[in-house]
This record gives sequence, C-alpha cells and structure tokens, in this order.
Amino acid sequence: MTELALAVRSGDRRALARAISLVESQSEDAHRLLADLWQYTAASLVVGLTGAPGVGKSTLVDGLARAYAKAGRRVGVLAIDPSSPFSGGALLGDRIRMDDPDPRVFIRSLATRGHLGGVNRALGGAIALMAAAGHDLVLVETVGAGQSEVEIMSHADLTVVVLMPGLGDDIQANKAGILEIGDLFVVNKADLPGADLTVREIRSMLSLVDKERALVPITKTIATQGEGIDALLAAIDAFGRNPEERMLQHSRRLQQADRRLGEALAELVVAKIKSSAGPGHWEAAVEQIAARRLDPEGAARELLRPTIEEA
Ligand SMILES: Nc1nc2c(ncn2[C@@H]2O[C@H](COP(=O)(O)OP(=O)(O)O)[C@@H](O)[C@H]2O)c(=O)[nH]1
Ligand SMILES: [Mg+2]
Repeated sequence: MTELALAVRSGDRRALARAISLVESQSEDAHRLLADLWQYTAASLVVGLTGAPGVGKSTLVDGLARAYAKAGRRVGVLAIDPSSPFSGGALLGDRIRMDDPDPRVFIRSLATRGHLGGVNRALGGAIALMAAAGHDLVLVETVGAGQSEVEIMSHADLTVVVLMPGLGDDIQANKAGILEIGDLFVVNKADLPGADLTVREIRSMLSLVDKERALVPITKTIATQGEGIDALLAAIDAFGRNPEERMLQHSRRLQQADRRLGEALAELVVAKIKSSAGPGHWEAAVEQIAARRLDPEGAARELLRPTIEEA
C-alpha cells in the first residue's frame, strides 16, 4: 500500500483531502489508490439526499452530520449541488473546511465541471475514500433526480428524497423519478403551511405505485430548528438493521458493482481501441456513421474485431 493510502486509512484528514483531489483529477495514481483501498470500503452506510434546489438539503445534511457526530460516530459529507453552501467553499482553494469545529465530520464538495461522466466517477471514488478513512456514514447531497448527470442511485445504499410544502405539482411532474428512487421521504420546512397535506399527497402517490412503496417512511423536519433530525437519523439507522433492507442493500450493491464494472470496462476498451485503431480511424468511423454510410453497431463490431482476435 502506498504511503497516501496508509494515511487515508489512519484517518488523516489532510491525506484524505489530497486523495479526493487525486480522484477528482482522475490521474493514474488515483486508480492505484482506490485499488489499494477498495477492500476497506464495505462498512460505511452511504446515504444520498436528493431534491430540488432550495428544499433544505444542505441544512438537513448539516444537522444530520452534527447529530451523528455527537453520538460519537464519524461522518463524511460530500456535496455536488452547485447551489449548496458547502460547494460555496469550492471557490476557496483546498475545498475542505480544515477548521471544521468537529473532528468527526469531514466535509468536501466536488466540482461539477469536467467531461460527461467525470463527476459521477469522481463521486464514486470520493465516497470510497471517505469510507476507507473510517467514516461510519457518508452523506451525499445532490440535486434532484434527472436534473444532473449524477445518479445517486448508483452510489447510495439508501436514498432520501427531500421535499417541502407546496411542492405537490412538482412531485406530480417528477412522479416516476422521485417516487421510485426514495427509500425515505422527508418533508422539510414543516414550519410552513401545508406540510401535512404534502405528506398525504406523497403517501397517496406512493400507494398508487405499489403495495410496498406505500410503506416507505415519510418524516417531517424543520432543518433550521433541528426539529425531526433525530427521528430522521433513527430512520436512517434502522435501515440496514432490518434484515429485509439489508438484503435490499446487498442486491443494490451487486447492481452497482455490475454497472460500475461495465462502465470501467467500456472505458478501457474504448481507450484501447482508440489507441490501437491507428490515427484517424475512430474519427473516420464517426464521420461515416453521421453520413449514414455505416451503422453505429456495425462500426463498433468492425473496430472491436482486431482487439478480440488478438486476445
Ligand atoms: N422555513 C424554513 N426554512 C428552511 C428550512 N430548512 C432550510 N431552510 C432554508 O431554505 C433555504 C435553502 O436551504 P438549503 O439547505 O440551502 O437548501 P438546498 O438547496 O436544498 O441545499 C435556506 O435559506 C435555509 O435556511 C426549514 O426547515 N424551514
Ligand atoms: Mg444545497
């Protein structure tokens, strides 16, 4: 194991910050680091919080992290919501609050720029690093389903959908996305009028999906006053303790592993073919496909053939 990997394992915060930067830049060193540490990443519970901008995700994450740390456990927070106050720190050099008053909480934001799929992969790496560093819980804040390239479902053991009163139409509009990804629903800003109505709306829409969905927990919170945070934390904790949900978590991790293997392989194969096909070959195929002289799958098979024959 490299010195950096050892330092991350030991819980060294600066090492962790440096490691996440490596993963963000997607250097070859990042791969070696993640290869060394992957075996230590199983124990953390990864919780994704998603929802429209302004519903109070960052405030909730802050409250959850504090409450969790107060109970003596270590929490990593990752924010990829560009509107997040956490990401606000992204403008400030190192992007980590080394001066965070609570040594049990490690907060980091990921830059949302970069090539397509880059953020998603960096997120996977950053979560793994936080887990390997011994965080019992990793909280990930993202903007709502379908609104970003980051699909929290491909990383989280548990997804919390955050809503607020008066968003009934919003839920309706996003029905499929929102109703299907949530393991837990939170109606934040319960100090505003209409919170109970929103809870009832979510409940009735969930029961339309199927019988199991009808039982998904819905909690109310007032994040700014810390109200409902303990109940939400208990609901998160209960997940993973319940055997049925543990099974769900296991099958979910299998699905995620399946998907990530496919992504990693596709990327390696494309890189290999681009480099071995000879100069201009790839570009020529692209032009032929665009001109409808070649179909995409046919071109792919053609490009792949020498690689497979050689193996
Ligand atoms: N009234 C009320 N305002 C809240 C509550 N939670 C968060 N807010 C406010 O809503 C705004 C957006 O919060 P933020 O956490 O940044 O939302 P995010 O975009 O989902 O991360 C901020 O001004 C918060 O202070 C709440 O429970 N009640
Ligand atoms: Mg935010």
